[in-house]
Amino acid sequence: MQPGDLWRKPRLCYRAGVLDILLRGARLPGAATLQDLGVVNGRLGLPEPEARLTMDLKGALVTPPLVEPHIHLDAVLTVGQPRPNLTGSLFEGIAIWADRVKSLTVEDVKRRAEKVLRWQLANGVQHVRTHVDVCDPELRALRALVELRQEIGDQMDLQLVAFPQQGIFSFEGGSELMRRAVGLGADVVGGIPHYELTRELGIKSVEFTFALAAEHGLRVDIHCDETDDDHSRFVEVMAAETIRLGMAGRVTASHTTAMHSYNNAYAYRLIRNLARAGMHVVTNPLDNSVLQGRFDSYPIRRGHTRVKELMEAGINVCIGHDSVMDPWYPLGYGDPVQAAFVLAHYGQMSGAEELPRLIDMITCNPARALGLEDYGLREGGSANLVVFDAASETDAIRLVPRRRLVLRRGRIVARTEPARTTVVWDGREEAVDFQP
Ligand code: 17E
Ligand code: FE2
Repeated sequence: MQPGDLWRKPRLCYRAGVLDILLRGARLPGAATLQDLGVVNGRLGLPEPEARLTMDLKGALVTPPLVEPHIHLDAVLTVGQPRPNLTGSLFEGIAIWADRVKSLTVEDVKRRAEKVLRWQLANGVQHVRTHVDVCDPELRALRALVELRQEIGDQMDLQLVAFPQQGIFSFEGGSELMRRAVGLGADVVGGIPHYELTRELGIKSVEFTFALAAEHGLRVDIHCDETDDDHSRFVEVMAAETIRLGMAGRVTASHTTAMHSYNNAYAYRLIRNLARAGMHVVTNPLDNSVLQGRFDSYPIRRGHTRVKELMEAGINVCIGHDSVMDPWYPLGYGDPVQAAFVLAHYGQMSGAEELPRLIDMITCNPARALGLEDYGLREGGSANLVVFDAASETDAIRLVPRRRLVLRRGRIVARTEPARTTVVWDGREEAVDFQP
């Protein structure tokens, strides 16, 4: 499923008649020439001469909706509460969050999460998978997000992961909370094996997560090996469970930063097993560029998963945002393109063929990991799309521009007035468009 596939060959019109919207001069991902797109009854059809609204995109990049495969909406906008993260480490972040959880209310979580969902929609994101901490005996965060999922209706799609931030077997009652979370309506089962008290409990936690997911027909998405410790090797257990239970395509390993520190012989074997298992991987360049390597003296490791090697082995790799202004990461406004921009640098993906792939990693790749149906720019498919204020995928990464237009089921759900910048040069004011 490539974003532009079905537009390359013109076919019969999906439905004759007056279009609701005609977008002229769109540049679809990977396409050499510009195309016109028609929208009728909330669906994409081929262009007709007549439309209620015609917009000339003048070669602007048009993609399917951005897909956010990994965020923690329960924690967004809590940076500094109840105290700032002074070491910048993952572990201090987890301790601060445990204190903040004590004062959570359903209203507090809903208000913050909804605010960031609006930011995400403005950035073109229409599908979100959020991890939700389920270690609170009252499950306030999960109850809040279950309510919010219901309230936002069809405006955006929200998947909830039952995420045990403090571990499943590291405190009394953890496994029971996971079961209750599934009963309350979690869509996906999570885990955090590298945070369990022992290696044995880590393995047991992965097995528990898979068993719970298999029992209820749910997907799996585990925070796995998010550490610089090269002895943290739980992704291999995930691969083994995926193969044993026949769950190919339904399992995601998130973070997997320890892979950076594995020896090459071990990484080689592991990556082949992940490919064999049909697992997805989510890398989170924003958080992990600041969280990892905090215990190193120089040289400081990047502490990042092996994106290029995973992709070369045919594994579906996606980019997640992870945090927006929380105990782990104080920056961000929910824009996946910012995360892609950071990965271009931090993952050394600046090659001419690598840059466009970063757009796949925030669109069609996570759409696969989330199991989305009716995704992509297809004739007859839902008219869900994003217009960038940029002419190509590379320019979308270079400029991290605002999204000019976001359509959902053929309706305009976000737009940005084009910015106009001028400089005064030799005493004369002139426009600057940052184009060579
Ligand atoms: N929790 C965790 O374990 N790791 C993270 N990167 C975040 C929350 C953001
Ligand atoms: Fe995370």
